[in-house]
Amino acid sequence: MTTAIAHPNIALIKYWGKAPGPLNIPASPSLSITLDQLTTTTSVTTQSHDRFVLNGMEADDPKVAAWLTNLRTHLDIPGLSIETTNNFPTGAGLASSASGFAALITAINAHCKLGLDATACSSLARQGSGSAARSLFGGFVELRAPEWCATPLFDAAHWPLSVIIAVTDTGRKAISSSVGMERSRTTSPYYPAWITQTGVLFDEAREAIRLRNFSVLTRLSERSTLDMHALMLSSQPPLLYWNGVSVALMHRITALRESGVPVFFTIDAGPQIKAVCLPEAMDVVESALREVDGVRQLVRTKLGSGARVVND
Ligand code: 2P0
Repeated sequence: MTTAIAHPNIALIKYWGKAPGPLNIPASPSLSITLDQLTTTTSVTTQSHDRFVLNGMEADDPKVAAWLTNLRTHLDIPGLSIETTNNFPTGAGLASSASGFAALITAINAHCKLGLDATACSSLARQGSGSAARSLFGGFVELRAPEWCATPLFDAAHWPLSVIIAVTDTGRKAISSSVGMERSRTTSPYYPAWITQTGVLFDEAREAIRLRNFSVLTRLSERSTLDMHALMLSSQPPLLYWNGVSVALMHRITALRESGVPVFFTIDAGPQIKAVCLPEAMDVVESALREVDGVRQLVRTKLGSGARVVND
């Protein structure tokens, strides 16, 4: 049995939309931070036919099945029993598919002695889930043309940001990211503008991170989040991933910042709010978010490392 762990990542510059073709190539670059506290643990063993167990329950995951079928067209992978566990809500906008595919390719690579490096694993993880490419690496990570495998930009020590995740709903999201992205690409009149604009934000955000300029990163990252959600809202039928508590939290974080606290929000395809702050602001941010009615859970995390094998 081989066990690997990986952490979810949160994009500060978002990916939403795919290029045409079968390889799950994003239509625009993205830039993320890998988290420490949230973990997917995946164990694989060889057996005659595939079996997939998610959080202790036998599951039928068509995305994983299709991904394995594709891998086997060019890699020697036997039947596998896969057991995977998340220490956080699955499919609720907390990037469980990112850590899931990153942990899975890392475990398969070691178990089947494929000899792939992290870059090759990142490409294969991307074919399962675009954001998973980024979870192969720790710290600040980019995913961009032309290779579309992720590259580590800076490690966590470069700028030890902190994140507080406010969970507002632990249910699975109604519309998957893949379906939502395709809907936005095919129906939103703003899609071409989104693709152009996100490339500009990406270049500026790389520089802001290099310079550790928190106020510039705040502006760029909140803009990427709100541009993406504007695109989602302008899709037909509209994609509204927020609930009322998400909106209340955005107002609270904005008010905190206006009072001088270094914090900004970022939101993915779900109702959870992630508050990114400088480490010294963590306690004051956590207390403020705890006061917002409807927050179900707060998770504090620092930046973490990439996917790795923990036993072999
Ligand atoms: C991101 N998200 O950059 C964006 C922001 C959610 C919002 O990538 O279709 O599970 O499997 O490639 O990676 C979530 O979508 O989508 C995602 P697929 P994925 O993190």
